[in-house]
Amino acid sequence: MYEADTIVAQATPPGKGAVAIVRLSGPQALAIGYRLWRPLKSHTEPPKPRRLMLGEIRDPGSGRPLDRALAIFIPGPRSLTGEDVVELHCHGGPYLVRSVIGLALAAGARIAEPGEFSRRAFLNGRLDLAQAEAIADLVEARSEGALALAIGQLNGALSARIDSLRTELIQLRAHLEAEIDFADEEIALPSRREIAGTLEAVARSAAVLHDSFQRGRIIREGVRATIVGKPNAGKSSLFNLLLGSERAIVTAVPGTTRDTLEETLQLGPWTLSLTDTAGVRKARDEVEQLGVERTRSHASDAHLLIAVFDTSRPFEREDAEVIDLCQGRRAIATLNKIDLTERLGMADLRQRGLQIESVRVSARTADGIVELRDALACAVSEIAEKGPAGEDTAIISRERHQAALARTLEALGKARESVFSGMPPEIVAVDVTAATDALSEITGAVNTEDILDVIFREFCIGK
Ligand SMILES: Nc1nc2c(ncn2[C@@H]2O[C@H](COP(=O)(O)OP(=O)(O)OP(=O)(O)O)[C@@H](O)[C@H]2O)c(=O)[nH]1
Ligand SMILES: [Mg+2]
Repeated sequence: MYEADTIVAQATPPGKGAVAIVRLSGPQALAIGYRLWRPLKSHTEPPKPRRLMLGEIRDPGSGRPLDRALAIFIPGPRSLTGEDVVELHCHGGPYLVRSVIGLALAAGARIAEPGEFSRRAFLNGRLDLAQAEAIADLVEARSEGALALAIGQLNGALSARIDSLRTELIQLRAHLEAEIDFADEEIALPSRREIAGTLEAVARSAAVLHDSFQRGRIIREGVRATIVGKPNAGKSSLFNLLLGSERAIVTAVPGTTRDTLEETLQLGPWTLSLTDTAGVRKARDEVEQLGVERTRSHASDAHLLIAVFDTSRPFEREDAEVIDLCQGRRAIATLNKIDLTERLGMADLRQRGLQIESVRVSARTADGIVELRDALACAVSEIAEKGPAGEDTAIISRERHQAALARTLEALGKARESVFSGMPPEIVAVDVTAATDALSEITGAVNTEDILDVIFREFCIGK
């Protein structure tokens, strides 16, 4: 039923613009498109595929004209979705676009679900899953690095890597199957040691990919930095100053910020995902208690802490809690309010166990903010550049990929153990299959046919 449907949706963002594209996909795309839109008289009918043509959109019921619009017909299977696709390039008025979509619905289309064009592209073999995800990443990309990662993935960098690992495992599985089925015959099969060697090599590559997640996630989502400090230290003031906008509420009342606030900031090629938090102290009520819990959870998840201290006040118990939060973490001590008389200096903080770099600033006068930005940029590029790099290294950037690779590695580990402990090939094959299946989840590939292909091609069985 699903595949018989023809879907319609606006492909361009909502709102006013020069052009809006209404896209139809499915078996009835051409029939529906052609009910609403006709070429101007001078053009040939029916419309030629893959060519933009000028025409007119009319209400097929009343004959009322709605717009002059370009249309293009892309027949399946060599189209975006693998199905027949029609695009109507209308003028970009929200009411007009709604009317055109309304006519398409009346003519038998239904509204597309979110992501349904890409889903159809995947089901029809136009894209694999990793590539479909790359399209979403391309749209979401907020930095040069994120864009490069997404386009690389769309062009198949990750898929090619996964496929080459799968191919090796499928080949191995084919050898194991042959060992099971033709144990008595004279076929040159790889030794146990060779099998273990292949398993190890695949596991090494899979581990490199698995470990690239940290870097990939940073490229895609940015370095996570969390501002922590006692109430009233000036966290929200610094947050606003770094963003260049009055995003967070600032007051002289300690405990102003109650929930976490997240915004992104561009630092050179990197994206910084900056979080303002509720001040750390013994909470006075339930709302604040929840806020402080959120502060702690964000702080533990951050790559970088910006620990804010109020230099105009002597050391307090809450400052000690902030020092505790920084232990063993990448953090920058930010001594704020240097426009006021100093009652707390870095020497005091060091004495109390804070061994991190420090910057002196005033969120009120913006003194020291350039130094703070520089320190942040330095820390961010160090964090972001950790891990495997290189032009042709495929990088994963989604938890889904990492989880699949973790399962692959686990299965490969079991397979290796079985080989070493002299288990029969059937047992080894079970884990090799599990590893292949886990890898296949990343690109959405299926595998039984592939194995048969290799068996027949390599061993020429039955010939
Ligand atoms: N003189 C001076 N005052 C500052 C400076 N930074 C912040 N303040 C003031 O300190 C008070 C608290 O500032 P906030 O930015 O709300 O502090 P906070 O750390 O976010 O506080 P909570 O949200 O309550 O945890 C406000 O009155 C600010 O105007 C500074 O550098 N110098
Ligand atoms: Mg605040």
